[in-house]
Amino acid sequence: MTPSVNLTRYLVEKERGQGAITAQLRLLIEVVARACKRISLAVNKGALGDVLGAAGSDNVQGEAQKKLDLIANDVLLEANEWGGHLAAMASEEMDTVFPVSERYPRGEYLLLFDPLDGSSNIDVDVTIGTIFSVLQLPENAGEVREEHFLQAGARQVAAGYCVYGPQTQLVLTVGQGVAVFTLDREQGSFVLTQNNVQIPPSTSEFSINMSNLRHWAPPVKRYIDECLQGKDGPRGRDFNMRWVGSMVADVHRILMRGGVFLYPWDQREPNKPGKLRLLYEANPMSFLVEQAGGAATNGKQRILDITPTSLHERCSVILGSREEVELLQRYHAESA
Ligand code: P6P
Repeated sequence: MTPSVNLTRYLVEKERGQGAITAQLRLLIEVVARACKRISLAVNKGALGDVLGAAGSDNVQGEAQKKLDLIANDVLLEANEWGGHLAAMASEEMDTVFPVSERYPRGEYLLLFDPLDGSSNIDVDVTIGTIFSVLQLPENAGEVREEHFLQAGARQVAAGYCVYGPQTQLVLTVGQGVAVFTLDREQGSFVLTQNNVQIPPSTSEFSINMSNLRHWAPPVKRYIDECLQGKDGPRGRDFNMRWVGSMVADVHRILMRGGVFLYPWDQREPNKPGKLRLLYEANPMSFLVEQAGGAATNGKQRILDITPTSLHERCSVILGSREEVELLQRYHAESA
């Protein structure tokens, strides 16, 4: 029987073979994976542990925090601060950047994360996940400041998520394709279950919150309307719709079977480019999607080319099967 490849062996071979990653980056990814195992255990406790419900506080986005948001955030901070692989961290749940304590050696990487994405699904037992992104600390940075995190997504050296669903799966890229690891709870390790994930270039499945229809810009309304016309309309085929309300779950489905995910700009708050956060939601997901042969745009430009201006800035997100994303880009260009 072929010995199964676990995350550690996968990373050692990436480091040894193609020199794709450094020893520090290998340690970083293993530490994040271990933290995700602990988060998965807390998530799975549900009502049996003191983990459900509101934390009684709001995050920098003004959103009510769930207890598990804060538990997941603390697990990631504690797991990552002593290893000597990081200079600092940033999180959806923290207003400012979190430099590694001077008690520990400072590493060359910056870690950004949404510790628990899809929090509104926690109390109703629907799939949620942890999203992470890795950047390099700029040369001669000196004291780590927010500006060091404001790098275009194309500069990420690694990105991934852990999805807490029927299985717990870690999905990872270090810039050489996308790999999927499934948590073997008996061994306590992530086992490689899919390598070189490829998103089908075409799809008949879109993912959007339809309740916002009246607020969308014309190109998005046009695209969705044509999907809804089905085989009698210009697309010549019927479409299906899925919306979990948890980006990790929707993006994972798209990586596994194709589809197009949209959380576009809408007129409710015209000055806000979108709901999702660029640095620790859109960028890592866009890196993964592109590495799997898909595409990711804000309607006007490639998401990974956007130069951030603030840590928690938001952006419009359209990503997934390449042909659909390119059609939406064309509709935006024609509308402009
Ligand atoms: P809505 C979760 O809060 C999240 O940030 C994403 O995970 C998800 O795709 C989106 O918001 C859901 O937003 O407006 O449909 O509740």
